[in-house]
Amino acid sequence: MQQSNLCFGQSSEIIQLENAELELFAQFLTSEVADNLLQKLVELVDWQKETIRIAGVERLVPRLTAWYGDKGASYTYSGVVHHPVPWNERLLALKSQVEQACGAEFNSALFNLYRDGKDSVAWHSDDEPELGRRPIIASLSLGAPRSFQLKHKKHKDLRHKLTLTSGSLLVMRGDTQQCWLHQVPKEPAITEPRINITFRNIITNHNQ
Ligand SMILES: O=C(O)CCC(=O)C(=O)O
Repeated sequence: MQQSNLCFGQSSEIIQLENAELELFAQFLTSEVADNLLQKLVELVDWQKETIRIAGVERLVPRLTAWYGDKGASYTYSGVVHHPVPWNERLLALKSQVEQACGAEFNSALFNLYRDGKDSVAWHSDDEPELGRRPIIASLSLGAPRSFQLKHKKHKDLRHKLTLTSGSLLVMRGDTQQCWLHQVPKEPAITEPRINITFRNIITNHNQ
């Protein structure tokens, strides 16, 4: 069941799932703004090719990544500590627009560039300790529409999927990361790029 919200002049819908809080702003940015931003970010971001060790074998991550944030907002995933690239003015303005829509503040963002449909992200949840127990994650999509799939960690029959289109903002709150996994599967027929930016709040003293 879905219900509509109007938030800061942006219309959104709540996606009702057990043990999850999902809000989708389908047209958070106009497609013109989103496409311009995609072009700029493809050129200007210092995209990294990362490797991940699976069963003792080093593999290239099937997408390019970058980690932006406030000083000190370092983030460990796949066993690697990522130190943030400082924000620029355009990204700070975008962050502030996202913060207004979400009613939350973020100090960092993970950028993913899916060069085409052969790039993907496998099942995972954003549940690293530095994000806290019930993180708010705001996920902005630019470019090629891609399928975003969710499955419940315990109730194997609970699944959901949506298409994240250019300019959409998906906000995940509450128990979503504790209870659900998500993925962006490969879609080999897609030839266009997509950028996804997940705004996050790193708790810098989470070990103390
Ligand atoms: O590309 C997306 O929509 C999801 C990205 C993602 O899952 C992540 O950055 O953790």
